[in-house]
Amino acid sequence: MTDADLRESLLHHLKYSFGKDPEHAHIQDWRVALSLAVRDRIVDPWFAATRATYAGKHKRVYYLSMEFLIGRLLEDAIVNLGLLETSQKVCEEVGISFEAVLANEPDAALGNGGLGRLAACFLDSLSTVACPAHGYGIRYEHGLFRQRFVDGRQVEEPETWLSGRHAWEFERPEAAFEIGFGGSVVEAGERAVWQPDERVIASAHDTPIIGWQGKWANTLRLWSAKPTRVFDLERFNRGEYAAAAEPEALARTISRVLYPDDTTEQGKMLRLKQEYFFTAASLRDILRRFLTEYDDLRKLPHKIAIQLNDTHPAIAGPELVRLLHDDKGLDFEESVDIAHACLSYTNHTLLPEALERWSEGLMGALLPRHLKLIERIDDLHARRNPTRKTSILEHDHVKMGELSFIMAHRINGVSALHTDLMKETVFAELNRLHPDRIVNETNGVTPRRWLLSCNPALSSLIDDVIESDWVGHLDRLTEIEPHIDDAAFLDRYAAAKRQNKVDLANFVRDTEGILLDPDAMYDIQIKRIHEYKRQHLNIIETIALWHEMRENPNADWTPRVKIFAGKAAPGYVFAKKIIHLINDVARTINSDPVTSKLLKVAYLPNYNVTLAERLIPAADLSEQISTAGKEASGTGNMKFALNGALTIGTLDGANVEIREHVGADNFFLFGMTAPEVVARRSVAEHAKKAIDSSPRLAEAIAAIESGAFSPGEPDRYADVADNLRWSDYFLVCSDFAAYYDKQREVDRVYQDQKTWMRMAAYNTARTGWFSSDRTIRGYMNDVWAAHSVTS
Ligand code: F58
Repeated sequence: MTDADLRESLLHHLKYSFGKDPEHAHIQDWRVALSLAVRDRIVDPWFAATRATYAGKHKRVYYLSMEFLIGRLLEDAIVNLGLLETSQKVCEEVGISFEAVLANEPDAALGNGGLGRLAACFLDSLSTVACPAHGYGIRYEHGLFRQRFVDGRQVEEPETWLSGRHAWEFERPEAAFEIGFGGSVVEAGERAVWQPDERVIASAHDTPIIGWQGKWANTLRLWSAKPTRVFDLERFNRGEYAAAAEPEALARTISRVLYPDDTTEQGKMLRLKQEYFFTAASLRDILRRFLTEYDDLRKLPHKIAIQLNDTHPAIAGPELVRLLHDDKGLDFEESVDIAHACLSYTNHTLLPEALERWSEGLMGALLPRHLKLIERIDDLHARRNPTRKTSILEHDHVKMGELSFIMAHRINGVSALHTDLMKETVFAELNRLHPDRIVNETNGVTPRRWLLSCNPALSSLIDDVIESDWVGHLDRLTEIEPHIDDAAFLDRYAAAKRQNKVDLANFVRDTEGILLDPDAMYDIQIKRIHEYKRQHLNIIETIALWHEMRENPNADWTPRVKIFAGKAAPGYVFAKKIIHLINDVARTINSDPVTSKLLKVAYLPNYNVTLAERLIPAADLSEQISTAGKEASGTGNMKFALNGALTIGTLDGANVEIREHVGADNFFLFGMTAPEVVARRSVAEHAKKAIDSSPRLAEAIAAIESGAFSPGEPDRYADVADNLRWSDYFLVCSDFAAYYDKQREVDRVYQDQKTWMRMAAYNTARTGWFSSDRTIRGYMNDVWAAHSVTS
C-alpha cells in the first residue's frame, strides 16, 4: 500500500464517514478516520482467512474468556500490517501528530490483569500462526474502573472507553440469541424442557484481529445484552416512564460492567448471569456455524476445540450437554463424551479463595436445568470412577474447578511449577484418576506489542543485528548473544535503555510533578495489588533502605527510583491499605532533603496496558517477589526480561523458567521455595522471630506502626503492623532479610554498568521462548489438535 493510497483513504473516511474537512477535524476525528482506513486493509485478509477455513474444512478453536484486556488497537493493526512508516508519513503530510493520534485512543480495559491480558496476547498469536480461531467474550460498556488517588487513597471511577467513537468493531444485529434465566424444568422422560422466566438477547459485535505481517485475521466476538422488549409501551402511555424503561435497564445490566471482584451477594448473582450469558450465546453460535457445514454432531470434537479461560465459562460443560441432549436429542452419556472431547480448561490460580463455587441455591434459581445436569454428570463420573472421593457438589455448593476438570479432556497450568502444584494440591485426586489430563503450557507474551511497538529504540538495534524476521520467530533473539561482547553493541543497548528512561522521567515529571534522575536505577513493580504479590515487602524494604541512607548519607549508595503501579479490588480492604501506605511513604521520602539525590518513590495512578507499555522498556529492575507457590505464572516478568530489565524474584510461577533461560547469573534470586513456605507456616511465631532477628525490619515496622508516615493519623497502619507481626500468611517478614541483602547485591552490580548491561542484554537474547506464539503452538499440539492453515 502506498502513502498516497492511505492518505486518500484517510481523507475519504474523514469526509464521508464523519462529515469533516481537514480544517475542522478534531484529533478524535483523525484517529477514528485513520482507524477505519487501517481497518479497511484488514477486511480482505479477514475474508480470505474465513474462506480458507471453510474451503479446507479446518478445525476451529474457540477461546471463551470473560476478559480480553486488549488495550489500544490502532498501533497493533498498523504494525502488523507493516504500515508504520506509511502512517507516520501520511500524518505528517496532513499536518497531524501521529503520536497524538495514537494517544487519543482509549484503552479497552476489558479485563482485570494477567488472565485478561493473556487472552489478548493469544488473539494476536492465534492470528500470527494462522490458527482458525474466535475469541468469545462480553462487550462490557464499562471496563475496569479508573483509579485516582485522593490523599493517597484509591478511589474508583467508572471507565468509559465507548464514550468516544469506537472504530474497530462491526455490529452484527443479525447474530443474536435469546438467553434464558430462572423458571422451571418440565421433565419429559430422560430429557427435559427448560422454561426460563427471564430472557435477554445476546447481540454480537465482531472485531477482526490481524496477525503479524497481515497474513491471517481471526475474529473477537463480544456479546452485549439487550432486552427482548425494548420498553413497556402500556406503562409508558400511563406516564410511568421509569418503570417502562426498567426491562431494558435490567437486561443491559448484564453487559454493563466488568467485575473487579465479587464480594457482594447481588454481585455474585450478576456475575453468574454474565458467565452463563456469554457462554450460552457462544455455544449456540458455535453449533450454528458447525451445522452450516456438517450434519453429524458426533463429528464436533474433530472440527472444534473450546478453551475455557479459567472456570468463568465452566457452565459450558452442562450447557453443551443440554444443547446436545435436551435440544438435539442425543443420548446423555454420548452428549457428555462429545462435550468432554471438545472442552479443555486453563487454571490460573491455586488460591482457595479465588476458586469459584456457587451455592446450589443460587445455581438452582438461575439455571435449574444446569444444576440437574451437573448432578447427573457428577453421578456418571462417580460410576465410571468407583474409587473417587471428590465430587463436584460439596456442602451445598457447586465447585466449578472440579466441574471444569471433569468436563475437560485437557487441563493446563500456566507455568511448570504451577502445573506441578496443581497436580499435588487442588487437583491431586482428579489427577490420580486421570493422570494424562493435566498438561503444562507456560504463558507467553506477544512480541509485537511487548517489544516491537513499546520499545522502538531496542527493536531497531535488534533489527540491525538480526536480519531475518525475529518478531515472528522470537527464539532468533539468541542471535544477539555473540554481539554482547562487542562494546559498540553494548553501548547502543545501554543508550536505548537510557532513552526509554529519559522518556519515562519526562512523563512522570509532566503527570506527577516528580523529578526522576535517568541515571538512577529504575526499580519497578507493576501488577494488581495483592498480599501474595507482596508490594508491602517492597515498600518495607524501601523504608529500611531510606533509614540507612539517612543514617549514612555519604556512603556509596546506588541512587534508586522505586516505581509502583496497580489497582486493588474495590472490596479488598488490606490491598487498599497497602496502596495508601506506599503513597504515604512516597510523600515522606520524596520530601526528605537528606536523601533527595538517592531515593525517590512514585506510585503512578490508573495502571493499564498503555502505562505498562511506557514503564516496561524503561525498567532496570523487575520486581517479581510473590510468596513462592502463589503466583501461577506472571507475564509481566516475561515482558520486563525481554526488554532488558533484570529480575529480583522468588522461585515462583514462570520466574523459575525465566531464570533457567537467562541463566542463574543473570537473575537475582532470593527467598524461600514453595515447600519451604509451607514448612515455615507451621513454625510458631515465624513472623515475630524474623522481626526479632532483623533490627532493620523491626525498625521499619515500628516506623509504620508509630505513624511516621501518617502523622495526622498515627494509628492508620496499626493493623498492617499487627498483621505482619502476628499472622503474616504471605511470609513478608520471613523473606525480608534475604530480600534486603539481595537488593544490596543489586546495588553493587548496578554500579558496574558494563556488567549490568551485559546481564540485561542476555535477558533480551534468551527470553525469545516466552513469545505467546510458542505458547499457542503448544496448545495447538497438546490440547486442541488444531493446525495452522498454510497457503
Ligand atoms: C493471573 N490471574 C495469575 N486473575 O495471577 C497470573 O499468575 C497469571 O500469569 C495470569 O493469570 C495468566 O495466566 C488473573 O489475572 C484475574 O484477573 C481474576 C479474574 C476474575 C476476577 C478476579 C481476578
